[in-house]
Amino acid sequence: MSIRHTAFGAALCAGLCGASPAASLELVIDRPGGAAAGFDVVSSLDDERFAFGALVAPAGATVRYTFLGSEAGRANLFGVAGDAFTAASSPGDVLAQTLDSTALLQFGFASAGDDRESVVVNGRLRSEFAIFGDGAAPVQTRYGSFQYVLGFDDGGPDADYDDLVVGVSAVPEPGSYALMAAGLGLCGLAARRRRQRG
Ligand SMILES: [Ca+2]
Ligand SMILES: [Ca+2]
Repeated sequence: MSIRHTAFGAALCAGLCGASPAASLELVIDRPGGAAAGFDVVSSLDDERFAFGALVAPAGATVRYTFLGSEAGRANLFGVAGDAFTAASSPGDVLAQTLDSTALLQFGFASAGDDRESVVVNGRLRSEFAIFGDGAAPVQTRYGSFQYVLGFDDGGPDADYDDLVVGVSAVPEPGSYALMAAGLGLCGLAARRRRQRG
């Protein structure tokens, strides 16, 4: 392998090995949110800024939704793919959805209380759930890291967007696995060559 090829391999290797394994979800911002105050369910996000908007998935992506917890007196739920998280769900519970074409993620939050009922759906204007994350750096929580974290507010007195909290990430498409495997193979080859030279 020539020096030029080795340099190309190293550059490709660095790019692939450093790449996030996730297919990327796109955040379409409707309007700025604010800083979360009293975000007890994921305390590391307390004081972090969030946006209002919608999430779009690329064609063929499988999207994983992870229940992170809830702090609410109302019977709230998060519905996706004919299934739901409720206050009875356990942190770490997962629901998944695969989209055939590039589309808005098909999820919604609902709340039922004595005095108020509400439904919010991804993609509806004036959405009322907080979206943490900028699509670049993963959002870290004690239950793992996610591309985005969603926080629903049910209109109760605390207005702190932690009435039902869900982590969202897209998992790699089959093509991404092949690319990653190729990248890892190249990295192994480059490391072996470095060892042989050294
Ligand atoms: Ca709270
Ligand atoms: Ca709350």
